[in-house]
Amino acid sequence: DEYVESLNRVYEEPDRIIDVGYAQVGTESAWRLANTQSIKTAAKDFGINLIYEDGNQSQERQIEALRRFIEMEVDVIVLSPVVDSGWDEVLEEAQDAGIPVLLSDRKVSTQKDDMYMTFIGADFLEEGRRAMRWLAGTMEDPLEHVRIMEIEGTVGASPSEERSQGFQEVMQEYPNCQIVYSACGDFTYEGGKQVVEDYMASHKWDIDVIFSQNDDMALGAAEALEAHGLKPGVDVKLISVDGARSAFQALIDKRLNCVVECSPLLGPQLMKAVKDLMAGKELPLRIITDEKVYTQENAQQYIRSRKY
Ligand code: GZL
Repeated sequence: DEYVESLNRVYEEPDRIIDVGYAQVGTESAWRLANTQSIKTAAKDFGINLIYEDGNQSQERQIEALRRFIEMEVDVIVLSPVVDSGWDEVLEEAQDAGIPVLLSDRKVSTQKDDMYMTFIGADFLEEGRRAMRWLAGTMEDPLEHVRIMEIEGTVGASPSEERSQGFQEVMQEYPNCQIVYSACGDFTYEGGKQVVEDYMASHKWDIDVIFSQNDDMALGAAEALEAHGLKPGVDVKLISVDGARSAFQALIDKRLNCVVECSPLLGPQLMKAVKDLMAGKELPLRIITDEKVYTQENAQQYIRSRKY
């Protein structure tokens, strides 16, 4: 079929430059900017021609980009899906055109399960579990009453859903830990700030811990707390995910308490997968990035080696 034909095309001209169409989520966070940079740099290093489209956090724009890539008959499509549903039709079109799709960073849920060749990204469930495990580690008594605010990322995105799920899976072991308020901050600084402002507009502050699903929203929340005379990291514990340099600095400044790493540096793994695919190699269906947890105790020793 077309897919084998496209592979043969590469076999016939093995040194032909591979064309990759890449539909990125947007520019919403420090993580995203580092992720884009990693992928663009890796494409250059691997001698791959990357056609980059910024989805501006819109699924419609990403689908339009994928259709342009199909028109252009690129060799491979890489998609970082802003949300995990609604992709069946366009992925079917890519498959009918014989163009393999690789998922980067986030995953999709589709009716059929052979719609993409591999998903390279973090284990968001484990990131959520690590956030709650850190909080549990600070509790003198497992029966302690802890009131938690959750600031969620983009509604319907796999990191948002799964970080929440992982956090609550561990939280069940602590009967008096409770998420008393959860709202969407869309993975942006302003979004995180707005969630805290909205809560304060209708409640007297009674939250012990904020679990923010990324650094940008956590830092926005920290600014809102300070605007109301509360010390983030002291009066209210802040747990975040990603591990951007700004979050490390906030750990050192004691404005954050825990940062669960989610690496954006997927570029090299992604471009190697593209090369392997075009060389006819089998790809593992799942490639997981390895990650750590950072706190006020270890931030200082790591901040210099951080690449984003
Ligand atoms: C995670 C990625 C998330 C980051 C956010 O892989 O999809 O999107 O955690 C980013 O910072 O906006």
